[in-house]
This record gives sequence, structure tokens and C-alpha cells, in this order.
Amino acid sequence: MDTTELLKVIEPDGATPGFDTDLSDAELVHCYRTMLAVRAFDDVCMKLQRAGRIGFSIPNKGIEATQVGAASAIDKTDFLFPSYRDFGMALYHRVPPVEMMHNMFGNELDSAHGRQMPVHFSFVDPIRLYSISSPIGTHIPHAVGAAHAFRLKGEDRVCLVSFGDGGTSSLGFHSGLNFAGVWKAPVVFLCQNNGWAISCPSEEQTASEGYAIKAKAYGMPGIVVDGNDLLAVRQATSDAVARARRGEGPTLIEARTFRMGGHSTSDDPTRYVPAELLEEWGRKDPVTRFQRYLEKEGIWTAKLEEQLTAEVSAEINAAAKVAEGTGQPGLETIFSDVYADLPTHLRKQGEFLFDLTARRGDAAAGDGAFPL
Ligand SMILES: Cc1ncc(C[n+]2csc(CCOP(=O)(O)OP(=O)(O)O)c2C)c(N)n1
Ligand SMILES: [Mg+2]
Repeated sequence: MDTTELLKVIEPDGATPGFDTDLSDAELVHCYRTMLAVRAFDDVCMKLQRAGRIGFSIPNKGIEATQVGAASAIDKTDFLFPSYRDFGMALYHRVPPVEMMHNMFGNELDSAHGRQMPVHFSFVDPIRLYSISSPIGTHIPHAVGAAHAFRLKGEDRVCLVSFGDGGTSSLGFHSGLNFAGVWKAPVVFLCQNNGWAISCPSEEQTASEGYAIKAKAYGMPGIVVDGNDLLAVRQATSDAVARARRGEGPTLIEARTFRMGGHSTSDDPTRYVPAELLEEWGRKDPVTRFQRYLEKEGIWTAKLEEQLTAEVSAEINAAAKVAEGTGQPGLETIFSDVYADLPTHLRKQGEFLFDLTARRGDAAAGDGAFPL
């Protein structure tokens, strides 16, 4: 495979000539259910944000096949370093939606205790999902460093790091790929080329012929895959993961897809995305494509669709309810989880803060023992 040939498995009508999947019917349904869950999660978050109940979210619509196809190729023992537009990676690995909703509300059960923005998930269980980075591309060298460390320690683990087309303009992309190439680190780079970096189109992002070609400069294979084709993304990622496990080093995958929603809940894409482009990609919707495949395989039925849609909608609405009803993090969490022994100046600041808020009655320290 070279960087000019687009890897594709599922035809627009759902046929997969000459291809046999290694996934069982139950696993295929899980992939489809996950994509429906991502759509439902987006929908609930948009409503919560519009109602002023959460501050922000990131729409995933259009990217689901890339997220799920890639996530399905890694094991529980591996590490995920996702971008912020990767809800499907967590959901595929069965992170309970309520855990994600705790982060959306920044409540006391959020793994970051509200100290991150919404959408900045981090999980250890059931999948190791490294904390999402807001500054573009900064997590790429982190993934390479982790992968290199696993190799030095003789641990059989691979890192999958995803980022957008805009992420390829970051310093982290270039330094990360350079080191990975030199060290032959067991890492898979997944560039989600969704056409836009907020309102900046790809043609203003790079003068290269796409993004996969950049792999050549760093001494690794570059693969172009149809990002709306779940099975093709899974295939490309599985091959890259196998290569990394064999000690042959990293791969850069460019998944060509399209952001069908806004950049974030604060964005109005109709101001810069041509309507014809949205229509064109609407016809290539990744969820519809996979549904047609399942139908051809005799797995999809209208009844199954109804059942899965009802299940994910109920699950995610319930998750939002629970998360919204969960208390806020205690004030002392401002000071926790950084120092084993809190330095004197921070301890003094904490005492001052607790005293002030107690006198004003506007916030209270939680039950956590201070100083932590
Ligand atoms: C270093 C840095 N510069 C700018 C930003 C503002 N910013 C947030 S998202 C984004 C676009 C990134 O686009 P892309 O990498 O294509 O990912 P996508 O949002 O399309 O998934 C920008 C410029 C940032 N977060 N970090
Ligand atoms: Mg992009």
C-alpha cells in the first residue's frame, strides 16, 4: 500500500466484494451501536449546552467510523491518546456514558474533578485513555514517549494517537513523528482529515498532496484510508498495530472523512462550509454506510435499529440526569493531586480561600482532608 491508493472496503451500497471480516455478528452490532451512541451523546450535549446546563461540547457527526474502526483495532492493554473529537473511542471500549457525562458537568465524580474543560476525558478503566489535550498536537510526543518507554521496558503495548488535519501543523506532530521514526516506537498515528481546522480548509493547511505523504519524511509508511468506512479504518489500524507489535515501528494513517457538524457547540459552520459540500458528504454518511453493510450481511433489521436507538437514547439521557444531579467538586480539589506534600505558600492560599468563602457563604470546602 502506498500513500496514493485509498484503502476502502465497504462500497456505497454496503457490498464488500472479496472481503471477509474477522468480527463476529455481535461485535459488528457493537460497532454499529457505538456509532448510534455517539450520535445520541452529541444530541444530548447540544441540548444541554443550548439550555445552559453545560458550557461546551464537541460534535462528532461524520467521524464515527474513523473513531470506532480505529479503536476496535487496539487491545485493553494498549493506550489511547485521542483527540477531543473521539467520543466513539471511549464508548467502543465500554466506558460508561455516565463517566463521560461527569466530565461534561465537571462534577465531583469527574476523574479530573472539574479541573479540565468538558470533553477532556481521562480513564484508566475499562480502557487506558490518556487525558485529552486542548493545545493542538501536544499529546503526540506524549504518545511517542509512552510507546518508547513500553518498548524499553519490554512491555507489549501499543499507543494509538489521533489528531486532526490541523494537528499536522503543530510542532508536536513533527517532533513526535521524527522521534517515533528514529526510535521505531510502537505507535500508530491517526490523522483524522475531516477537511477543516475550525474554519480553515485543508488546502490552506498544507501544500502537500494530503497528509499521509508526510510519513515519508520521517521514515515510516503512510496509508490513506476512507475514513467513512469502518472496516477499512479497522483494517488499516490493525495492520499498523501488528507492525508496531512486531517491533517494526510507527505508521501514519490518514483517514479521509468529513466534519458534518460545527467545530464545537459555539460554532456556526454554515458561515464557512459550502452547503454543496455538506450535501455531498451527507450522501457518504458513515453510519448509513455501515447500516447498509449490516443489512447486506443479514444482520440489520428495522427492529434492531429501533431497539438500539431506544437503548442508547435512554442510557445517555439517564447518564446526563445522574451527572447533573451529582455534587460539585470540593474547593480543596483545587490543591489536590499535584504535590505529595503541599508547599507552605499553597497551604496558606488554601486556608485563606476557605476562610474567605466560608465568611462570604458562597462556596464550601468538601469533605476531603486538607491539606492533602
Ligand atoms: C496550539 C493550539 N493552537 C490553536 C488552538 C485552537 N484550536 C482549537 S481546535 C483547532 C482546530 C484543530 O483542527 P484539527 O486538528 O483539524 O481537528 P478537528 O477540530 O478538525 O477535529 C484550533 C486551531 C489550540 N487549541 N491549540
Ligand atoms: Mg480537522
